[in-house]
Amino acid sequence: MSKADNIVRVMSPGGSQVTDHSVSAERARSLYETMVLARTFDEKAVSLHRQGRIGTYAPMAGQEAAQIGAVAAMPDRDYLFPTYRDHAMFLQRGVDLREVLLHLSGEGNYIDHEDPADLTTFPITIPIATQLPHAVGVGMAAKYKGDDVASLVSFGDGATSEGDFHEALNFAGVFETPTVFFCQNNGYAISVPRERQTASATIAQKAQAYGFDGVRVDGNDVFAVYDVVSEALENARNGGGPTLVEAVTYRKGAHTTTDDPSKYRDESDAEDWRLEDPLDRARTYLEEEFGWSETDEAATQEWATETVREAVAAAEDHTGLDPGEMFEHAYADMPAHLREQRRQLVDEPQVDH
Ligand SMILES: Cc1ncc(C[n+]2csc(CCOP(=O)(O)OP(=O)(O)O)c2C)c(N)n1
Ligand SMILES: [Mg+2]
Repeated sequence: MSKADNIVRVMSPGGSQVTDHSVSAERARSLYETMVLARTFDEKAVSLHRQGRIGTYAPMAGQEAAQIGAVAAMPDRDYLFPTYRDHAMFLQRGVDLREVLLHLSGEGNYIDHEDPADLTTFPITIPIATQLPHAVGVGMAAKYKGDDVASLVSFGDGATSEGDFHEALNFAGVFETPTVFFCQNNGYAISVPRERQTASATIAQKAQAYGFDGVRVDGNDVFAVYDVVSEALENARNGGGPTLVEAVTYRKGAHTTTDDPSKYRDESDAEDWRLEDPLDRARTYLEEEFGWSETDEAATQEWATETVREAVAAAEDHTGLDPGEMFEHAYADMPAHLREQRRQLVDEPQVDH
């Protein structure tokens, strides 16, 4: 049996451990706290979109363990290539929440403050799978230079149907690049279920065709994801070449704030363990192993709510955008209806319309 046929777990879905695990109390708490922050942020972002305060948002609720476990395994010097759904990856990476929100409201992003020479957290990509060849290229460059780094690229199950996925894995296999391909298999690519995406039994097994290991991990088990990704990154840095990690998880919410999943999916189709909340599982583990109390829980929830509230206030205090600018650069002679709109918005905004 190859590694790709098993699923790696630390926590059993119903609670308690299935494998020996040596995570420290400090790390376990910190991973859980970031998961709570991510969930709180996610819920707030959905409501900010509903109120017209940010643009379209791709919720990640249900995928916190996969995203946070993977990034927690990365030293700062390793390169991260995230996607449009990876907000929790940014939080674990230490990117300021205010910056994440500014980006979502169309006002630049953290990259604006980065010296390109220090850039290790790349901007999100929206075109599916285009970031995979980039991650391989950066890994190849690092290998040529003899740098002790690896790159981790995140993508979804749908991305595995793109040419870029196959080209990237092929190159990585041939040139043994220090790349971890981190697939969050959340069951759907918008409305397309995993079964319609590929006839392979697993996504992890695809690695075999390119000459390297694929590993399937329970993506709702933050400790298992952390272990699997740590090992894959270490192997990559030590000259062992790439690994494909399939983190099996479930998107609890909609594809984006402009989607209605009730039109195409029935949650009873997913295996029960995939529907189990990754936060509940981590909290149960903390309670069983480290005496996590109701007071700890209440304090964490309060801290997360307050941190998100402050970040929203800080982002909305930012006055970088001039609303008048949206009327510029399109017409040499502005049509009458736009002149009227500009008058209402820019010239006489106090008038009641
Ligand atoms: C090249 C390209 N084709 C199509 C799209 C439209 N699109 C946006 S998200 C998405 C589904 C991607 O699914 P998956 O890779 O499973 O990631 P998930 O959204 O589930 O996280 C598609 C087809 C796109 N962004 N880029
Ligand atoms: Mg998907």
